[in-house]
Amino acid sequence: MANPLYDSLFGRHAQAQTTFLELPDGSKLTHADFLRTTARYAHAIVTAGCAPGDRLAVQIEKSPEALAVYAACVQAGVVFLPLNTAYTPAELDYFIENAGATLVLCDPRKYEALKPIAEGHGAALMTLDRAGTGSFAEAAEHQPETFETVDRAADDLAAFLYTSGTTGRSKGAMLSQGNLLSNAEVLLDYWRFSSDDVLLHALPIFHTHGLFVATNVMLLAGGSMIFLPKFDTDTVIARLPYATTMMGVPTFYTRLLDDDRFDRDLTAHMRLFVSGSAPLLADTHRQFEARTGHRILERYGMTETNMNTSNPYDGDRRAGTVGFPLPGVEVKVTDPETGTEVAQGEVGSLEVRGPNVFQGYWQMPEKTAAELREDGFFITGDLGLIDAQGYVQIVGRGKDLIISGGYNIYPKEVELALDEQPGVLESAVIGVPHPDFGESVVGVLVPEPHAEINTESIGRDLGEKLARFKQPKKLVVVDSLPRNTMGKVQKNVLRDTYATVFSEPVES
Ligand code: MLC
Ligand code: AMP
Repeated sequence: MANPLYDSLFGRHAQAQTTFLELPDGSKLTHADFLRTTARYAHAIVTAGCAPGDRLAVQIEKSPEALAVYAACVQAGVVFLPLNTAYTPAELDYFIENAGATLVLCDPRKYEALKPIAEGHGAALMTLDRAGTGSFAEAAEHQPETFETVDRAADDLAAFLYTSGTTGRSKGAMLSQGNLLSNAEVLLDYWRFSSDDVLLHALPIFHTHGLFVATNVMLLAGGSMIFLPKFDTDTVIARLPYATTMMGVPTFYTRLLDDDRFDRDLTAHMRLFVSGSAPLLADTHRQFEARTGHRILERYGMTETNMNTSNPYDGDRRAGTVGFPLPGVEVKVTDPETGTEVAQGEVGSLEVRGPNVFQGYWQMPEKTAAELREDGFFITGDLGLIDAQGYVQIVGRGKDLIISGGYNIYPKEVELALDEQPGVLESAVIGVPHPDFGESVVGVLVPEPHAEINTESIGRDLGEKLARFKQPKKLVVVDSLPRNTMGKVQKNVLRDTYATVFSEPVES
């Protein structure tokens, strides 16, 4: 009788009167309170028709209740599928259908738009808002405050996280209880988390970083989180004195460095700053140390694998590197063509193996086979090397991917949406340096013969189809795209041409 993930992260705190979450209004929630809500939610999930192994898709604002839905899914053995709150109904349609969701939870404001979609795919639809009200909350209100935890094994699925693909179709990465728990255990130890820690949590909770790294580690530690709805520089600076640790994407740290209040005094009490999800510029690492005296600890992970490598807690945290393979995780560098290991220090394709590596893509055996080798190594799509001291460095990406403020954008998906626009013959979408987001999206459009392209109306139309963060921050119209002798679009040429569009002063 066991449910390893529930027992380790949640169940053992059932009686704990210690703080789990500190909210922006100053209120606090204990672990015990949180788990009572969790139990009521687990009953409501079962009453709504979910059986163990079924998928529950969630697109709701960050709140303690949103976390309780996650906990309730784990307790009821239901697969948790969190979705970016920026996704449009058109994007959600695909996830709900592909995952075969039994129940969809959404914000009440999205109910009308999602109703026909959920109905069309045979899923129940209920609402839950940031304040913890909605039809799901009502259904849970009078449910018992204890729930008999459903038995699960380490290889049972706990969550699906969708990750976009180079073909433009998202793939559901299947994560087991063992994947999540093993990684949280390793990180707890490696980064020295304890019940004394207070984590400043300003990340979204629909991705690996905010949910499985930050939240799972804090749950395992039995510590508390200052739980902010989003990253806002003023709020983070105001709350930092009450935290011991913080995790963020590089944009968090560059925004803090842009503020003079962020200095040595403000951060003197902090134990640890962790960065990941996108490259932290070596320059940012150095500026951060000069300003605060802290060396950011950079780590490397991904949706399919949770965390793979980390700079050391005690040793040298090297700028421009992502540190060493975590205990139990193997990293090798291979020739992208042959798959054989390259000589030490040479650049190649990064592959990882370990208990953290996912179970495959939901109902996509051929995509799983293409990326997950039979011997258990996962081909990350990142290019890197391992230096003489064993530090892993990421030097590029083998996959056509843009990472903007920690969000992944697959150019193919945006190109497909652009190609459908009136007057557009073809398009190419590229990522170029951006001072705030690290990288940002430029759409390069070629008009059909004698056609005019109206970039404003294209922008409006994309707003209905694609989440805001995927929409090009700049659209340019050109006569033709640069191609090599094979006819392939030379994106590197385009990236060079538009390299400074976001760093140059905007023309008025
Ligand atoms: C918001 N916008 C973005 C954006 N976030 N555009 C591009 N890239 C982004 N990342 C858009 C909004 O739609 C809006 O557009 C404008 O920018 C401002 O929106 P906002 O609501 O004010 O958001 P903002 O504060 O700017 O958000 C930026 C951010 C946020 C960096 C705080 O994006 C964020 O929290 N990112 C973290 C992502 C993350 O957790 N990644 C982990 C993935 S897991 P407009 O035009 O209306 O102004 C993973 C594995 C691993 O990768 O290793 O961890
Ligand atoms: P996702 O699919 O959202 O999980 O994004 C995973 C990708 O983010 C990885 O494959 C890397 O390309 C990138 N990534 C994560 N952490 C880092 C890091 N510290 N440095 C550089 N890239 C990173």
